[in-house]
Amino acid sequence: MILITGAGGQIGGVLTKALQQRYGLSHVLPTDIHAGTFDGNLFELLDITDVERLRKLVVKYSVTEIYHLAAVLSARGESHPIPTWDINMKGLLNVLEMGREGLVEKIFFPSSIAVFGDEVPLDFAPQFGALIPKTVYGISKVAGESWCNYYHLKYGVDVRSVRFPGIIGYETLPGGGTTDYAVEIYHAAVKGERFVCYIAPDVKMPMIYMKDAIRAVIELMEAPKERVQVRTSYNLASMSFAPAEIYAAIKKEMPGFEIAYEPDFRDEIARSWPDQLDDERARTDWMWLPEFDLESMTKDMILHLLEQNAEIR
Ligand code: AKB
Repeated sequence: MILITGAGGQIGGVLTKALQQRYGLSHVLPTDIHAGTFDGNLFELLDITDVERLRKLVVKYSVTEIYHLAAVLSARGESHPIPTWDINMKGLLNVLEMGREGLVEKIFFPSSIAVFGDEVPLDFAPQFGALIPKTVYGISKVAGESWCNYYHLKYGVDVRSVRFPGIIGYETLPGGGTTDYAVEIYHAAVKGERFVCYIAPDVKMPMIYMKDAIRAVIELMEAPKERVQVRTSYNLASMSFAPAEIYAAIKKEMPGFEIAYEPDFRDEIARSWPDQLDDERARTDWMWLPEFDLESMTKDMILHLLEQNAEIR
């Protein structure tokens, strides 16, 4: 059985479906702190800071793999630093303990481009380099990566991780992140609304289409153990753009679309993150290769969001 924490979140919702399709409805257990609706009958409420409840579920369902997605993201984390640290760190350590206790065989931990900050070339962030983040979320991801590496070296836990760029998809909405604008902009465009962007027009960030992000997780988790050589977290790259570029790509499809810029504190966070990442190690170790670029993603996003809106009407 595969257990997913944070299954109600932006990645969780899509990953749950993808894993259900791949391994069968009866082999995937979505969990979340809030009740949710998922295909099949399986779902359990789980506050990831509660290790007893986690252990109970792991034993009850004979869980062999955990995809640990529950976390507080970068923008929201800034207004609640200590709870963010507690949830992000305690949650991960509880999951890693399931590996140390020999209850589960494999763990997935999503890290983030938020690990980068000062003293690293932001135009092309290396796989290995200084990790001096500017957000609580980033600090928790840097520490989390080191904990993953520690549990692997010390206890042999098979924990695997990627540093996600901003993820863009039509299926679910993000919440509390700095890269969320790149999803919200498509929703505004298909509704015919003017979009007010909280990031300045020229601030680039690495991004990835949800379809590629999900495939990356599955490919990494299915890779033979000996190919997974980086046990902190792999840089994962796909596309990279600034708000002015995504706006231009959408306007090509929807010529009437309008944008205005009102940068807020999230613009500062975005400026502390890299423009692009060097993901050579992911490409050589487990053959990572993204498929979507800004143009093909934009066409696919608009197509699906228009379909969804037509279904709602
Ligand atoms: C965020 O913006 O906080 C996340 C991330 C890049 O980890 N999407």
